Amino acid sequence: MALLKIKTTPFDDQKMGTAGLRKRTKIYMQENYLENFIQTAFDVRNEDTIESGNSIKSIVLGGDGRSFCKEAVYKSAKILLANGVEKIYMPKDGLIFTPAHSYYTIKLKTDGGFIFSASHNPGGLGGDFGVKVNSGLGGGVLNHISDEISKRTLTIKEYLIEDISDEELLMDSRVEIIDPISDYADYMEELFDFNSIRELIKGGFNAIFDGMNASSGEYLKEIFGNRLGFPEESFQNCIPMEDFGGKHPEPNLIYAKYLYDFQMTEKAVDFACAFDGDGDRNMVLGKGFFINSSDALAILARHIHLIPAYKDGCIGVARTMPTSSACDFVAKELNIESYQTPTGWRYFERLLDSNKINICGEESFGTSSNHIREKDGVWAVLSWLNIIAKTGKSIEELAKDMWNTHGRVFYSQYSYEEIEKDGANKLIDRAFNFDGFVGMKIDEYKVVSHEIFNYKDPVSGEEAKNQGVQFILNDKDGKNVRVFTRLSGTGTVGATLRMYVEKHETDVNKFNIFHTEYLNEVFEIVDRLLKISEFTGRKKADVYN
Ligand code: G16
Repeated sequence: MALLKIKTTPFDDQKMGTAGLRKRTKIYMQENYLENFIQTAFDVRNEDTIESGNSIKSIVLGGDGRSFCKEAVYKSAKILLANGVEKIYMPKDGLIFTPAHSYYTIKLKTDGGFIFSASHNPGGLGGDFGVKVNSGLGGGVLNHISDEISKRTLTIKEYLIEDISDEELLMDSRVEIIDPISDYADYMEELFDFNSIRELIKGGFNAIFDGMNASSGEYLKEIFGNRLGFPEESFQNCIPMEDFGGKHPEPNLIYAKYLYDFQMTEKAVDFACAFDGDGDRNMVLGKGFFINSSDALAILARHIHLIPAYKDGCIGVARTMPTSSACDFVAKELNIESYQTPTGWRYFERLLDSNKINICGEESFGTSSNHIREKDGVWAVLSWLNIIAKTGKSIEELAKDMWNTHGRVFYSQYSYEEIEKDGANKLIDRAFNFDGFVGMKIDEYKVVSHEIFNYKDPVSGEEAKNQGVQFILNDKDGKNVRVFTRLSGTGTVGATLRMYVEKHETDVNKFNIFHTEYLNEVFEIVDRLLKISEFTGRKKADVYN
């Protein structure tokens, strides 16, 4: 078998972001672009593994099925084999959703893997592609590894690849073909009480599962259809497509607005949900009711003891700093710790590994538990269904129970997408460094604190500095408004500015106001505080959740 050493030259734009390296698909398709990145990531991870007395022997490969995914899986397999990897686990069509990737990594005790996905970014040849680099623990690699990978992409000179056809690759004894859908469905059956959900369905409970034409479609049909018994009409957009049928596979109030709108009609079902490109994010909707993922996290933590695999309850919860503080109230109620991490799922991993928490989540429609080391849309939906089946309460009733106990944390995440980098950088630079914020008055609001968020992992000690800026403002009634801002690390064009605001409300008469309406005045104040329109040239955000 010929092993080729291919000379290459570095690309200067392979700096990893929030979750791997995301670029336009056509950039990834350039000669040697993917190859350089895979070789570099392998080298860095392998050297790190050798330092701890081993080397990388087994790898899980697969992705969300977007354009270039299968090609990338096969090409990467050949590179990894040429570099001495002894076992590659991959699906034949290259299609695996992110939660199943993490599951295999842990179950088969592999040394990690690569996920070929740009997650919620649009796909197709005109869209985005991405590679997530995962460790043997089942989630994204730590910062010092991704920083080193980014650095080393600038000096790569050659990569190794086996000169074999795709057919030969599939027959190679070092390659094992996996069947993620049925294995993953089996795992879910171990965690949840499927019988109680079956009873719920028998009682007439109806639902919509929307795969947004991405990787979760077949899992949804298998788990919720074949195994649980939801009828065929419950499934929409469940055929995975390379370009997601033109959809932006980001389940939120903008890109899945059609689902939200449907749930506001008389035809609404009891429960509707949608999933992103690689199946790790989820949005759930009740009949005429939207719930943000910060509240979703808090409610799941509050009731998780009703699910067989978590019968001892929530032992600790974690949220990212931009996520609302709703789960902090629940943590107090349960007398457990609530941790705040930077954006990026990998920050939850050490907390999960060390049993400080078993439930975690974030504002960008991601929730999960210690069953894997990624967020998991199917797990979240099964958790909801299991809790609904056990309590006999709807999403809305569960939410209102929580609000009536703790007050409602009105929250919104809003984003200005693909804005000029220059303006975005100036805005962020001012937000971090201007020292005249505290004491500033805007109408009846007063800034009382301005802080840069630096993080130290309580387990590994690893530090992550400058992860965003937080402002606390006092309004006319003396209530606090929390504002957090940062630049996204998952966009591929220009810059995406993220703003997050929250205000805690205890007046039950206000609980039914739509969150963006409730926060409207605050949005305006924040715009003036951070000079958003001035720096971005935009009057309004592109996405409000
Ligand atoms: C990744 C991270 C999440 C983060 C999201 C958006 O998710 O794992 O923690 O919230 O990106 O990040 P940003 O605000 O930097 O764009 P995914 O689903 O895109 O892999």
